[in-house]
Amino acid sequence: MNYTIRHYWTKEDIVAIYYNPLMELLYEAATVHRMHHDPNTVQVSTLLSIKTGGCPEDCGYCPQAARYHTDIEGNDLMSVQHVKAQALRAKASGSSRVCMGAAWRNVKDGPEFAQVLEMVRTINKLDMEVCCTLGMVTENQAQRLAEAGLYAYNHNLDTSEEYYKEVISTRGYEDRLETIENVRKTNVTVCSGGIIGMGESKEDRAGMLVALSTLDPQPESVPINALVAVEGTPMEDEKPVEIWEMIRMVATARIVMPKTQVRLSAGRTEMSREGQAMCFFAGANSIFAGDKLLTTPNPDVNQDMEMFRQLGLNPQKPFVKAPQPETIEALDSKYGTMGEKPRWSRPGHKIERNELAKERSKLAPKE
Ligand code: SAM
Ligand code: DTB
Ligand code: SF4
Repeated sequence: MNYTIRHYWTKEDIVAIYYNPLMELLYEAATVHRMHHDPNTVQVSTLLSIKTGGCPEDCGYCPQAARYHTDIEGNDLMSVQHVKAQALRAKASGSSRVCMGAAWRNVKDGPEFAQVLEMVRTINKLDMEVCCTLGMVTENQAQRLAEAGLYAYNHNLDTSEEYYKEVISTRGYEDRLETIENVRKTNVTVCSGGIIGMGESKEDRAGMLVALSTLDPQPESVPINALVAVEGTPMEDEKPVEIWEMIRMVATARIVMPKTQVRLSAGRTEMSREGQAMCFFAGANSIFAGDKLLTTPNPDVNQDMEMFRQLGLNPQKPFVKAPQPETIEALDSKYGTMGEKPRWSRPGHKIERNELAKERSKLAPKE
Protein backbone atom coordinates (compact mmCIF):
# COMPACT_ATOMS: atom_id res chain seq x y z
CA MET A 1 0.00 0.00 0.00
CA ASN A 2 1.31 3.43 -0.97
CA TYR A 3 0.43 5.90 1.77
CA THR A 4 1.25 9.15 -0.06
CA ILE A 5 -1.74 11.39 -0.84
CA ARG A 6 -3.19 10.59 -4.22
CA HIS A 7 -5.83 12.52 -6.08
CA TYR A 8 -6.75 9.99 -8.76
CA TRP A 9 -8.97 7.55 -6.93
CA THR A 10 -11.47 5.80 -9.19
CA LYS A 11 -14.90 4.56 -8.14
CA GLU A 12 -13.66 0.96 -8.57
CA ASP A 13 -10.66 1.59 -6.25
CA ILE A 14 -12.93 3.03 -3.61
CA VAL A 15 -15.60 0.33 -3.86
CA ALA A 16 -12.82 -2.26 -3.45
CA ILE A 17 -11.55 -0.52 -0.29
CA TYR A 18 -15.10 -0.23 1.10
CA TYR A 19 -15.72 -3.97 0.64
CA ASN A 20 -12.46 -5.17 2.15
CA PRO A 21 -12.94 -7.67 5.00
CA LEU A 22 -13.71 -5.45 7.98
CA MET A 23 -10.59 -6.34 9.97
CA GLU A 24 -8.35 -5.51 6.99
CA LEU A 25 -10.20 -2.26 6.36
CA LEU A 26 -9.95 -1.21 10.02
CA TYR A 27 -6.25 -2.09 10.24
CA GLU A 28 -5.42 -0.13 7.10
CA ALA A 29 -7.53 2.90 8.05
CA ALA A 30 -6.11 2.98 11.59
CA THR A 31 -2.57 2.77 10.16
CA VAL A 32 -3.17 5.71 7.81
CA HIS A 33 -4.86 7.62 10.63
CA ARG A 34 -1.85 7.28 12.94
CA MET A 35 0.51 8.55 10.26
CA HIS A 36 -1.23 11.93 10.15
CA HIS A 37 -3.21 12.38 13.36
CA ASP A 38 -3.04 11.75 17.08
CA PRO A 39 -5.41 8.76 17.50
CA ASN A 40 -6.36 9.87 21.03
CA THR A 41 -7.49 13.35 20.03
CA VAL A 42 -10.98 14.12 18.73
CA GLN A 43 -12.27 17.59 17.98
CA VAL A 44 -15.48 18.68 19.67
CA SER A 45 -17.51 21.11 17.55
CA THR A 46 -20.81 22.81 18.30
CA LEU A 47 -23.54 23.50 15.78
CA LEU A 48 -25.63 26.64 15.97
CA SER A 49 -28.66 27.07 13.75
CA ILE A 50 -28.55 30.83 13.24
CA LYS A 51 -31.53 30.88 10.85
CA THR A 52 -33.89 27.94 11.01
CA GLY A 53 -36.52 26.61 8.59
CA GLY A 54 -38.44 28.15 5.73
CA CYS A 55 -35.81 27.17 3.15
CA PRO A 56 -36.84 27.38 -0.53
CA GLU A 57 -34.79 24.29 -1.57
CA ASP A 58 -36.26 20.79 -1.93
CA CYS A 59 -33.44 18.70 -0.40
CA GLY A 60 -35.20 15.38 0.23
CA TYR A 61 -33.47 14.77 3.57
CA CYS A 62 -33.98 18.17 5.13
CA PRO A 63 -36.52 19.08 7.80
CA GLN A 64 -35.88 22.79 7.10
CA ALA A 65 -37.28 22.79 3.57
CA ALA A 66 -40.40 24.97 3.66
CA ARG A 67 -42.31 22.71 1.27
CA TYR A 68 -42.41 19.71 3.63
CA HIS A 69 -44.51 19.54 6.77
CA THR A 70 -42.14 18.88 9.67
CA ASP A 71 -42.60 20.04 13.24
CA ILE A 72 -39.45 22.16 13.55
CA GLU A 73 -39.71 25.67 14.91
CA GLY A 74 -38.49 28.24 12.37
CA ASN A 75 -36.51 31.33 13.42
CA ASP A 76 -35.24 34.54 11.87
CA LEU A 77 -31.54 35.32 11.92
CA MET A 78 -30.13 35.20 15.48
CA SER A 79 -28.60 38.28 17.06
CA VAL A 80 -24.82 38.59 17.36
CA GLN A 81 -25.17 38.74 21.17
CA HIS A 82 -27.11 35.48 21.26
CA VAL A 83 -24.50 33.81 19.07
CA LYS A 84 -21.71 35.09 21.31
CA ALA A 85 -23.43 33.72 24.43
CA GLN A 86 -23.88 30.29 22.78
CA ALA A 87 -20.27 30.22 21.59
CA LEU A 88 -19.04 30.99 25.12
CA ARG A 89 -21.16 28.14 26.48
CA ALA A 90 -19.78 25.80 23.83
CA LYS A 91 -16.19 26.83 24.66
CA ALA A 92 -16.80 26.25 28.38
CA SER A 93 -17.99 22.73 27.64
CA GLY A 94 -14.90 21.81 25.61
CA SER A 95 -15.72 22.83 22.03
CA SER A 96 -12.96 24.32 19.92
CA ARG A 97 -15.12 25.01 16.89
CA VAL A 98 -18.52 26.57 16.23
CA CYS A 99 -20.38 25.81 13.01
CA MET A 100 -23.18 28.25 12.17
CA GLY A 101 -25.85 26.96 9.81
CA ALA A 102 -28.47 28.97 7.94
CA ALA A 103 -31.43 27.54 6.03
CA TRP A 104 -30.59 29.53 2.92
CA ARG A 105 -30.21 28.45 -0.72
CA ASN A 106 -27.39 30.97 -1.14
CA VAL A 107 -25.95 34.01 0.56
CA LYS A 108 -27.50 37.35 -0.40
CA ASP A 109 -25.57 40.57 0.05
CA GLY A 110 -27.23 42.95 2.51
CA PRO A 111 -27.80 43.51 6.24
CA GLU A 112 -28.26 39.81 7.08
CA PHE A 113 -24.91 38.91 5.52
CA ALA A 114 -23.31 41.85 7.34
CA GLN A 115 -24.73 40.42 10.58
CA VAL A 116 -23.26 36.98 9.82
CA LEU A 117 -19.86 38.61 9.15
CA GLU A 118 -20.10 40.23 12.58
CA MET A 119 -20.87 36.83 14.14
CA VAL A 120 -17.75 35.44 12.47
CA ARG A 121 -15.61 38.29 13.83
CA THR A 122 -17.07 37.82 17.31
CA ILE A 123 -16.40 34.07 17.50
CA ASN A 124 -12.91 34.31 15.98
CA LYS A 125 -12.07 36.82 18.73
CA LEU A 126 -13.08 34.15 21.27
CA ASP A 127 -10.21 32.06 19.84
CA MET A 128 -12.48 29.37 18.47
CA GLU A 129 -12.48 27.99 14.94
CA VAL A 130 -15.48 29.46 13.10
CA CYS A 131 -17.25 27.50 10.38
CA CYS A 132 -20.30 28.64 8.41
CA THR A 133 -22.73 26.74 6.22
CA LEU A 134 -24.95 29.25 4.45
CA GLY A 135 -25.62 27.70 1.04
CA MET A 136 -23.96 28.78 -2.20
CA VAL A 137 -21.48 31.69 -2.10
CA THR A 138 -19.74 33.77 -4.76
CA GLU A 139 -16.00 34.41 -4.67
CA ASN A 140 -16.59 37.95 -3.37
CA GLN A 141 -18.76 36.64 -0.52
CA ALA A 142 -16.18 33.98 0.31
CA GLN A 143 -13.48 36.69 0.43
CA ARG A 144 -15.57 38.79 2.80
CA LEU A 145 -16.08 35.77 5.08
CA ALA A 146 -12.32 35.17 4.97
CA GLU A 147 -11.61 38.79 5.95
CA ALA A 148 -13.96 38.48 8.91
CA GLY A 149 -11.87 35.56 10.19
CA LEU A 150 -13.78 32.51 8.96
CA TYR A 151 -11.76 29.32 9.48
CA ALA A 152 -13.91 26.89 7.45
CA TYR A 153 -16.86 26.85 5.07
CA ASN A 154 -19.11 23.78 5.04
CA HIS A 155 -20.78 22.93 1.77
CA ASN A 156 -21.66 19.27 1.36
CA LEU A 157 -21.73 17.36 -1.91
CA ASP A 158 -24.07 15.02 0.00
CA THR A 159 -23.83 12.06 -2.43
CA SER A 160 -22.64 11.09 -5.93
CA GLU A 161 -23.37 13.37 -8.88
CA GLU A 162 -25.71 10.72 -10.32
CA TYR A 163 -27.75 10.24 -7.14
CA TYR A 164 -27.90 13.99 -6.40
CA LYS A 165 -30.60 14.22 -9.08
CA GLU A 166 -32.75 11.86 -6.98
CA VAL A 167 -32.40 14.02 -3.87
CA ILE A 168 -32.58 17.68 -4.93
CA SER A 169 -34.13 19.35 -7.96
CA THR A 170 -33.66 23.01 -7.08
CA ARG A 171 -29.89 23.16 -7.65
CA GLY A 172 -27.21 21.13 -9.40
CA TYR A 173 -24.04 19.37 -8.34
CA GLU A 174 -22.03 21.90 -10.37
CA ASP A 175 -23.36 24.72 -8.13
CA ARG A 176 -21.95 22.92 -5.10
CA LEU A 177 -18.58 22.38 -6.81
CA GLU A 178 -18.47 26.03 -7.88
CA THR A 179 -19.04 27.23 -4.32
CA ILE A 180 -16.25 24.94 -3.10
CA GLU A 181 -13.98 26.45 -5.78
CA ASN A 182 -14.95 29.96 -4.66
CA VAL A 183 -14.02 29.12 -1.08
CA ARG A 184 -10.74 27.57 -2.27
CA LYS A 185 -9.71 30.92 -3.78
CA THR A 186 -9.56 32.32 -0.24
CA ASN A 187 -7.70 31.28 2.93
CA VAL A 188 -10.82 29.64 4.32
CA THR A 189 -10.51 25.86 4.69
CA VAL A 190 -13.02 23.60 2.92
CA CYS A 191 -15.44 21.34 4.78
CA SER A 192 -17.47 19.10 2.48
CA GLY A 193 -18.98 15.69 2.99
CA GLY A 194 -22.27 13.93 2.74
CA ILE A 195 -25.01 11.70 4.03
CA ILE A 196 -25.42 7.93 3.90
CA GLY A 197 -28.75 6.15 4.25
CA MET A 198 -30.75 8.10 1.66
CA GLY A 199 -31.38 5.02 -0.51
CA GLU A 200 -28.12 5.40 -2.43
CA SER A 201 -26.00 2.45 -3.62
CA LYS A 202 -22.49 1.64 -2.41
CA GLU A 203 -21.30 2.93 -5.80
CA ASP A 204 -22.92 6.30 -5.01
CA ARG A 205 -21.08 6.42 -1.69
CA ALA A 206 -17.86 5.67 -3.56
CA GLY A 207 -18.80 8.28 -6.19
CA MET A 208 -19.09 10.92 -3.49
CA LEU A 209 -15.68 9.95 -2.09
CA VAL A 210 -14.21 10.14 -5.62
CA ALA A 211 -15.62 13.66 -6.03
CA LEU A 212 -14.18 14.75 -2.67
CA SER A 213 -10.82 12.99 -2.78
CA THR A 214 -9.98 14.13 -6.31
CA LEU A 215 -10.33 17.79 -5.30
CA ASP A 216 -6.85 19.25 -5.20
CA PRO A 217 -6.16 20.09 -2.43
CA GLN A 218 -8.46 17.64 -0.70
CA PRO A 219 -10.99 19.17 1.74
CA GLU A 220 -9.49 19.84 5.16
CA SER A 221 -12.69 18.49 6.68
CA VAL A 222 -15.21 15.83 5.58
CA PRO A 223 -18.38 15.28 7.63
CA ILE A 224 -20.00 11.87 7.29
CA ASN A 225 -23.66 12.07 8.32
CA ALA A 226 -26.06 9.17 8.81
CA LEU A 227 -29.48 10.30 7.60
CA VAL A 228 -31.76 11.46 10.40
CA ALA A 229 -35.07 10.39 8.86
CA VAL A 230 -37.44 13.18 9.87
CA GLU A 231 -41.21 12.73 9.65
CA GLY A 232 -42.71 14.83 6.87
CA THR A 233 -39.58 14.76 4.68
CA PRO A 234 -39.47 12.62 1.53
CA MET A 235 -36.99 10.32 3.30
CA GLU A 236 -39.07 9.74 6.44
CA ASP A 237 -39.28 5.98 5.78
CA GLU A 238 -35.62 5.32 5.02
CA LYS A 239 -34.22 2.50 7.15
CA PRO A 240 -31.62 3.47 9.79
CA VAL A 241 -27.99 3.18 8.71
CA GLU A 242 -26.28 0.12 10.18
CA ILE A 243 -23.23 0.93 12.29
CA TRP A 244 -21.11 -1.28 10.00
CA GLU A 245 -21.93 1.00 7.09
CA MET A 246 -20.86 4.04 9.06
CA ILE A 247 -17.61 2.36 10.13
CA ARG A 248 -16.84 1.34 6.54
CA MET A 249 -17.62 4.81 5.22
CA VAL A 250 -15.42 6.52 7.82
CA ALA A 251 -12.57 4.07 7.23
CA THR A 252 -12.75 4.47 3.46
CA ALA A 253 -12.84 8.28 3.75
CA ARG A 254 -9.80 8.11 6.04
CA ILE A 255 -7.82 5.93 3.59
CA VAL A 256 -8.55 8.09 0.53
CA MET A 257 -8.15 11.43 2.37
CA PRO A 258 -5.37 10.75 4.91
CA LYS A 259 -4.87 14.31 6.24
CA THR A 260 -8.52 15.36 6.38
CA GLN A 261 -10.50 15.76 9.60
CA VAL A 262 -13.18 13.10 9.17
CA ARG A 263 -16.25 14.10 11.17
CA LEU A 264 -18.64 11.60 12.71
CA SER A 265 -21.64 13.88 12.24
CA ALA A 266 -25.43 13.35 12.28
CA GLY A 267 -26.89 10.09 13.51
CA ARG A 268 -24.93 9.51 16.72
CA THR A 269 -28.05 9.19 18.89
CA GLU A 270 -28.59 5.80 17.22
CA MET A 271 -24.99 4.64 17.72
CA SER A 272 -23.66 2.74 20.73
CA ARG A 273 -20.42 3.84 22.39
CA GLU A 274 -18.78 0.70 21.05
CA GLY A 275 -19.88 1.62 17.54
CA GLN A 276 -18.57 5.17 17.90
CA ALA A 277 -15.30 3.83 19.33
CA MET A 278 -14.86 1.76 16.17
CA CYS A 279 -15.49 4.88 14.07
CA PHE A 280 -12.75 6.71 16.02
CA PHE A 281 -10.44 3.73 15.53
CA ALA A 282 -11.28 3.83 11.80
CA GLY A 283 -10.19 7.45 11.60
CA ALA A 284 -13.05 9.72 12.68
CA ASN A 285 -11.52 12.62 14.59
CA SER A 286 -14.37 14.98 15.26
CA ILE A 287 -17.90 14.96 16.64
CA PHE A 288 -20.66 17.53 16.96
CA ALA A 289 -21.53 17.95 20.62
CA GLY A 290 -24.58 19.46 22.28
CA ASP A 291 -28.07 18.05 22.60
CA LYS A 292 -29.13 19.44 19.23
CA LEU A 293 -27.56 19.30 15.77
CA LEU A 294 -29.32 22.01 13.75
CA THR A 295 -32.89 20.89 14.38
CA THR A 296 -32.63 17.21 15.39
CA PRO A 297 -31.47 15.57 18.63
CA ASN A 298 -27.86 14.70 19.43
CA PRO A 299 -26.31 13.03 22.51
CA ASP A 300 -25.95 15.17 25.62
CA VAL A 301 -22.50 16.76 25.98
CA ASN A 302 -21.99 15.22 29.45
CA GLN A 303 -22.57 11.74 28.01
CA ASP A 304 -20.04 12.51 25.28
CA MET A 305 -17.49 13.68 27.83
CA GLU A 306 -18.08 10.45 29.78
CA MET A 307 -17.43 8.53 26.53
CA PHE A 308 -14.20 10.52 26.04
CA ARG A 309 -13.11 9.54 29.59
CA GLN A 310 -13.91 5.87 28.97
CA LEU A 311 -11.99 5.83 25.69
CA GLY A 312 -9.11 8.01 26.91
CA LEU A 313 -9.82 10.63 24.24
CA ASN A 314 -8.78 14.28 24.54
CA PRO A 315 -10.66 17.16 22.91
CA GLN A 316 -8.58 18.83 20.19
CA LYS A 317 -7.42 22.39 20.84
CA PRO A 318 -8.37 25.05 18.25
CA PHE A 319 -6.05 25.91 15.33
CA VAL A 320 -3.95 22.74 15.57
CA LYS A 321 -4.34 21.97 11.87
CA ALA A 322 -4.16 25.50 10.42
CA PRO A 323 -3.33 28.93 11.90
CA GLN A 324 -5.98 31.23 13.32
CA PRO A 325 -7.15 33.69 10.66
CA GLU A 326 -6.87 37.40 11.32
CA THR A 327 -10.10 39.36 11.71
CA ILE A 328 -10.43 42.53 9.63
CA GLU A 329 -13.08 44.95 10.85
CA ALA A 330 -15.98 45.91 8.58
CA LEU A 331 -14.67 49.46 8.14
CA ASP A 332 -11.28 48.20 6.91
CA SER A 333 -12.72 45.69 4.44
CA LYS A 334 -11.14 45.58 0.99
CA TYR A 335 -14.16 43.92 -0.54
CA GLY A 336 -17.43 45.81 -0.86
CA THR A 337 -20.70 44.40 -2.09
CA MET A 338 -20.37 43.80 -5.80
CA GLY A 339 -24.11 43.69 -6.44
CA GLU A 340 -23.52 40.45 -8.35
CA LYS A 341 -26.50 38.46 -9.53
CA PRO A 342 -25.06 34.94 -9.57
CA ARG A 343 -27.05 32.53 -11.69
CA TRP A 344 -27.08 29.32 -9.72
CA SER A 345 -28.80 26.55 -11.63
CA ARG A 346 -32.37 25.40 -11.09
CA PRO A 347 -32.76 22.04 -12.85
CA GLY A 348 -36.42 21.64 -11.78
CA HIS A 349 -36.80 17.97 -12.75
CA LYS A 350 -39.45 16.01 -10.85
CA ILE A 351 -38.38 13.74 -7.98
CA GLU A 352 -41.34 11.55 -7.16
CA ARG A 353 -40.81 11.16 -3.41
CA ASN A 354 -40.18 14.91 -3.06
CA GLU A 355 -43.43 15.64 -4.94
CA LEU A 356 -45.35 13.20 -2.74
CA ALA A 357 -44.00 14.76 0.47
CA LYS A 358 -44.99 18.21 -0.82
CA GLU A 359 -48.52 16.95 -1.56
CA ARG A 360 -48.78 15.34 1.90
CA SER A 361 -47.72 18.62 3.43
CA LYS A 362 -50.64 20.44 1.75
CA LEU A 363 -53.04 18.01 3.45
CA ALA A 364 -51.48 18.42 6.90
CA PRO A 365 -53.50 20.47 9.41
CA LYS A 366 -52.32 24.09 9.71
CA GLU A 367 -51.08 25.18 13.16
N1 SAM B 1 -28.55 25.47 3.67
C1 SAM B 1 -27.19 25.18 3.64
C2 SAM B 1 -26.84 24.07 2.68
O1 SAM B 1 -27.69 23.26 2.37
O2 SAM B 1 -25.68 24.03 2.26
C3 SAM B 1 -26.61 24.83 4.99
C4 SAM B 1 -27.40 24.05 6.01
S1 SAM B 1 -27.70 22.35 5.61
C5 SAM B 1 -28.88 21.88 6.85
C6 SAM B 1 -26.19 21.54 6.05
C7 SAM B 1 -26.10 20.06 5.81
O3 SAM B 1 -26.82 19.34 6.79
C8 SAM B 1 -26.64 19.51 4.51
O4 SAM B 1 -25.77 19.70 3.44
C9 SAM B 1 -26.79 18.03 4.83
O5 SAM B 1 -25.63 17.32 4.45
C10 SAM B 1 -26.96 18.01 6.36
N2 SAM B 1 -28.31 17.53 6.72
C11 SAM B 1 -29.47 18.20 6.61
N3 SAM B 1 -30.51 17.44 7.01
C12 SAM B 1 -29.99 16.25 7.38
C13 SAM B 1 -30.56 15.05 7.88
N4 SAM B 1 -31.88 14.91 8.05
N5 SAM B 1 -29.74 14.03 8.18
C14 SAM B 1 -28.41 14.15 8.00
N6 SAM B 1 -27.81 15.26 7.54
C15 SAM B 1 -28.59 16.30 7.21
C1 DTB C 1 -22.86 18.48 8.37
O1 DTB C 1 -22.38 17.80 7.45
N1 DTB C 1 -23.67 18.01 9.30
C2 DTB C 1 -24.12 19.08 10.19
C3 DTB C 1 -23.26 20.29 9.69
N2 DTB C 1 -22.61 19.77 8.54
C4 DTB C 1 -23.91 21.56 9.39
C5 DTB C 1 -25.60 19.28 10.09
C6 DTB C 1 -26.40 18.03 10.39
C7 DTB C 1 -27.84 18.38 10.36
C8 DTB C 1 -28.72 17.23 10.74
C9 DTB C 1 -30.16 17.57 10.63
C10 DTB C 1 -30.64 18.65 11.53
O2 DTB C 1 -30.32 18.67 12.74
O3 DTB C 1 -31.41 19.51 11.07
FE1 SF4 D 1 -32.22 24.36 2.70
FE2 SF4 D 1 -29.77 23.51 3.31
FE3 SF4 D 1 -31.97 22.18 4.15
FE4 SF4 D 1 -31.35 22.12 1.59
S1 SF4 D 1 -30.12 21.30 3.27
S2 SF4 D 1 -33.41 22.49 2.46
S3 SF4 D 1 -30.52 24.15 1.32
S4 SF4 D 1 -31.35 24.19 4.76
